[in-house]
Amino acid sequence: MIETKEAQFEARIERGEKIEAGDWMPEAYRKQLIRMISQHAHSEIVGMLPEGKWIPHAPSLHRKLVLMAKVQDEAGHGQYLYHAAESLGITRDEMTRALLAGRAKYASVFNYPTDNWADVGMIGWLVDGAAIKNQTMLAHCSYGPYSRAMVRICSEETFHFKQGKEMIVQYATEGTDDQKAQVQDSLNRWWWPTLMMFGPHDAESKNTPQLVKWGIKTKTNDELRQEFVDETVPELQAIGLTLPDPDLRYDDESGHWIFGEIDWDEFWRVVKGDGPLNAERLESRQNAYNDGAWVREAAAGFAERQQEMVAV
Ligand code: FAQ
Repeated sequence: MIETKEAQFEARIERGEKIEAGDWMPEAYRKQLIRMISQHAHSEIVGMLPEGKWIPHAPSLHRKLVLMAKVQDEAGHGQYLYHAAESLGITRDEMTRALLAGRAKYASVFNYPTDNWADVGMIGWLVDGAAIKNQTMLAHCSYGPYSRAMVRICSEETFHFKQGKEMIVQYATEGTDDQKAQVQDSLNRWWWPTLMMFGPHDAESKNTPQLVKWGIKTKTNDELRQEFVDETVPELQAIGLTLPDPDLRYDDESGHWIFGEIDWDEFWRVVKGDGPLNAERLESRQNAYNDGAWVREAAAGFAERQQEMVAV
């Protein structure tokens, strides 16, 4: 019996083999990966903006160095991810244009403002913590270039997570009254947008069934969100912080923290472009694209000249 290409592909996924760039793959698999990886790359790049804003205002040289290293890491993550997506046959320019035209998304959480210095620590603890949860899963995904990028990215995100947690624990336990108030205010504003990062409930998640079938996701949005809540709530409470959720309670029977309903209207508004800073974030990326035009032209001219020299 002759197996179809699809059947061979599914069998490879079933056996846990990695699919590599030149391998045959269904068009829908390639498109799903381009969607996810490019959106992930855009998130890393747009994600530099909320924290980058605070680099000139860091309260000490030490904190400034740590923050600069973190923001530079995010740029590197964007580069790895754009490369991984390019291996699927899309160009960097096509991905950037899709972002600027509003056709490609990026993580909703980066459309919220950073209002105080403690937000830098809170983003490290919560946003990087949530990203690590999701990315540790993706490090096992079926597409080789994406899974390998995730291994490197996760180890750097772990540093981001630790620096954020260290800052918040220090301010919450040994800080001045003002620092303690900043930390609580920051948690109040970042808790819900962080939970939204995991995406809609499983029943509303149109992409999950196919992604799970292809071994791209191995856990669902709700499963990852619950793991994050279970790990994070007791740690925040242990340093005297109050979670902004009146429905939050520990359920002895299931061993899980039960939490209140996310404001899904707000989530979809932000995802569709109407969040607090969507317009500002896109304007910033558009300006960077315009400002970089001469670099792209110079690089293209250089490549053309090299080809001419080879031809001679
Ligand atoms: N924001 O069917 P699903 C980071 C969209 S990296 C915006 O459930 P899926 C590092 C979704 O795209 C953070 N849109 O989708 C850092 C889909 O629309 P589409 C980024 C969202 O793919 C830290 C629609 O809703 N990580 O933070 C969001 O199965 C600190 C229906 O949703 C990744 O991108 C959202 N939160 O699950 C940097 C990881 N959620 O595209 C700086 C890779 C959903 O069909 C500082 N991506 N949507 O038009 C994933 O794991 C998945 O794509 C999910 C969404 C989990 C994001």
